[in-house]
Amino acid sequence: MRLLVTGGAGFIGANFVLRVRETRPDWQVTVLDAVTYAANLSSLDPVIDDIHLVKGSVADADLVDDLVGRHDAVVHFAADSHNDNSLDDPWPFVETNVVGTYRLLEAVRRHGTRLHHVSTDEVYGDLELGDPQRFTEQTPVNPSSPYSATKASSDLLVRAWGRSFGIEATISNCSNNYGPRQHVEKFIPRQVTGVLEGIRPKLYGAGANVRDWIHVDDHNDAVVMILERGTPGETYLIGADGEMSNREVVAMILELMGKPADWFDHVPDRPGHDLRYAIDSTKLRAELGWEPRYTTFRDGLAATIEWYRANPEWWRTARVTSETTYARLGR
Ligand code: NAD
Ligand code: TDX
Repeated sequence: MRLLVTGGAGFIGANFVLRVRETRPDWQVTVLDAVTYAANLSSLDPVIDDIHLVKGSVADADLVDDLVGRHDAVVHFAADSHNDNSLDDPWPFVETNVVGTYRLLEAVRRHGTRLHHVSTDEVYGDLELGDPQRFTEQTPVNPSSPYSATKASSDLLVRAWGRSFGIEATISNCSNNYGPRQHVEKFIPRQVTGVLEGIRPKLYGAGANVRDWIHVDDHNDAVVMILERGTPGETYLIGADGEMSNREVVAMILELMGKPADWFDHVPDRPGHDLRYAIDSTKLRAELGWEPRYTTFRDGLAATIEWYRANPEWWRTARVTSETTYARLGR
């Protein structure tokens, strides 16, 4: 298998490449990554001699066409991924998430290459707090932010290219990932690295918003399964029954890091902030037999905290930049 991984220097993509090298050592892996602020090439250090790394954009039609033509399958992680940034400057999100996905689809159509498109539960909008409902593959898209609108757009393009042109594509929509190598702009790494530097966690608004947490390795195992055994044209929701409020997550971080329970601050809320995400992953479990391995969030979180504690050189510079942006945004 010659596999092209877009966005393979980002959080989920790099963990995917590391895991695939471990579990599918016979696969030849090429990473296509624009190496934006969100990438960290050192994440790929352990495998850098075993993969091919191409620095470039998924929105570059010629480059994408050439690479797609030389691979059997593509796993498409590349995206601009942070909601707060999409509220500040939406254009890169349209360019990478919509135009970039379009370029890939056209190349895949020309070369008959298998595609797996990685997407998010945020395309479904949000659910009420305390509502027993969860998202399923039948939930209509209803995105709230520029980020989620561009991801929903990319999902719709993939579906249309499947139906109209018969490309061999699957889609997955996963809930919030946590684990090592996540950019410090995101909720959990921001709080953990902050505490390591003596800074109190910052909760948007009241902190009542709920996210459905899944360990990044569980997400990536599902992606490999869908790539190998998923049905083209189908969408699979990925989630590990990990609903928690942001307040609860901060409480656990403080407890695990030996800080008092009230050692956090409330900051102004994110505009349009989605209340709650929750995934029903019955289809993935029933059809492909997927099960999460990280079933105790507390253990996965403790291991993640230890990873950030052990790897300050991985995150220190990025944290300075991202906190400068947050200071400008007032969050
Ligand atoms: P990330 O921001 O950590 O990484 C994105 C990677 O894509 C970076 O390496 C960046 O350099 C690269 N990239 C950006 N623009 C590019 C371009 N034009 N061409 C090539 N590469 C480009 O994101 P992540 O959290 O790893 O998310 C990866 C994918 O998973 C995204 O598609 C995201 O929508 C999806 N997803 C993320 C989560 C989550 O909780 N983080 C949950 C569900 C789905
Ligand atoms: O400092 C913070 N304080 C805070 O309360 C930050 C950075 C976030 N939050 C809140 C906002 C959200 O309710 O924490 C929650 C999680 O925030 P993010 O890490 O920014 O994630 P979210 O907006 O939920 O989106 C994430 O999951 C779905 C990823 O960034 C997306 O790429 C993915 O599609």
